[in-house]
Amino acid sequence: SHQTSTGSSRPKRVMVIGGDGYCGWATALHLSNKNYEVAIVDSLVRRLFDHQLGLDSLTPISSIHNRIRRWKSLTGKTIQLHIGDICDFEFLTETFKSFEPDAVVHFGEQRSAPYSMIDRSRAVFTQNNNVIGTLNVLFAIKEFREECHLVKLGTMGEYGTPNIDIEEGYITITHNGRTDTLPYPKQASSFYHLSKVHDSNNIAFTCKAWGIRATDLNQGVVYGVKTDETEMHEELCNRFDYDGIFGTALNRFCVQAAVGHPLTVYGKGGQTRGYLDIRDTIQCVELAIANPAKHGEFRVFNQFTEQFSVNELASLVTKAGKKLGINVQTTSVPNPRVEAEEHYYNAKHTKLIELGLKPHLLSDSLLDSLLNCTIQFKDRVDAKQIMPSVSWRKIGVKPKTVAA
Ligand code: NAD
Ligand code: USQ
Repeated sequence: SHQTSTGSSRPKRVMVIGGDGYCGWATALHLSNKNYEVAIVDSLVRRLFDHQLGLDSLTPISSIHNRIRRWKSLTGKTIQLHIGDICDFEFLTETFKSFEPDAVVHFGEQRSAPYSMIDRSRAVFTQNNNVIGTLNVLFAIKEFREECHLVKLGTMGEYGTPNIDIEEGYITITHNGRTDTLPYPKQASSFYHLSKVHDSNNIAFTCKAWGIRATDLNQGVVYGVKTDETEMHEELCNRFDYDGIFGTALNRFCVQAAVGHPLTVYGKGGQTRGYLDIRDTIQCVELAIANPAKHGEFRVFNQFTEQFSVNELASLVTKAGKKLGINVQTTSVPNPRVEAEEHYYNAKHTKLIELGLKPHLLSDSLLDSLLNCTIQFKDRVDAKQIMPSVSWRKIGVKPKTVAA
């Protein structure tokens, strides 16, 4: 039912920045499958981080060139490829002028909180890469493509864990008898999460000042690996991070269960976050593109489907392991982060549902299939990469070689 044409018969053109990454690759294939005209823009810096830190995806992944060639041979559909850094404005200008996007989906940031807390240079890189990259995208839209809708990946972590309900972007406050609807307070807890706050402020300002149309998708933690399109061929397989720097909670726990490593609950384990299946990431992005923000509108959606604490995730994986005959243990790891470990958490997430999101909730069958997938690749697991190696308290100015 999604309208993929812009009024004329020309298909909608979507630039996917970060289209070689975990969320971006699945999204680029899905949009291409749905007959959007897709261009991937990526600097491949994520693959460089793996080389520099001695990490690797659990699943074997093909080069971006082979991925796109395979997609073309299977479906006849072309995905354009622009390799470059969006912090390089000349490069971004060329891609904008040649592709003329109707929408830009911006996944192209350094997205690991632990990476941003390794040392000063990684903290500076993260904020420079993310904030300047996004600023460049805003300037490119203003200069070359005013109609273009920016769909920007933000994070639920922008809000932190306040002791009141979290709203979707804005909160109405009455103060000394006057009432206003204001941006929801931000309390991010890593240099990475803070980069998203800075992005949100820059985007909100340019919506007001220049009439940019933007949707900030405050996404929760993503889990899962398979989507309809990446399932079509092994060369289309998505990346799956499990290491202590890039791996995220539920994905890590499944790998840990598969190799017989105790589940690494940090601190008390009461840390509660919003989570979603990667199949819902692509659905949400498609819904945002199909229903664009208005000119001058800074629209904010909370993009997750369910809330879990770390302890709840550990017990779900323990139960799923038992069904497969695996005895899963849990260990309490001294928390390498500075965060609340027992707290109130109740975040609204209704706007995407109102647009038509049909959530894939975390079910026994998904956990079974995710566990089976991690078991399939368990010989590729480097057990040394599982324990966390980055401390929020110990970050310093001295360059750190994590592998040392
Ligand atoms: P990822 O690291 O797998 O992918 C990001 C991609 O962007 C990589 O391919 C990388 O090479 C590219 N990139 C980074 N900086 C770039 C630059 N300056 N120019 C061009 N390309 C650049 O990350 P992901 O897990 O797919 O996350 C995508 C987005 O979604 C990020 O913005 C992240 O903050 C957000 N997000 C992710 C999750 C999650 O659980 N994975 C949750 C919430 C939000
Ligand atoms: N945690 C554990 N054990 C682990 C890994 C994590 O207890 O082995 C805990 C963390 O301390 C934290 C929670 O689980 O309290 C989530 O950690 P995470 O690493 O899964 O997620 P996070 O660092 O928040 O980052 C991820 C993505 C990031 C995205 C964010 C969404 O890497 O790009 O922005 O999820 S959110 O959490 O909603 O901010």
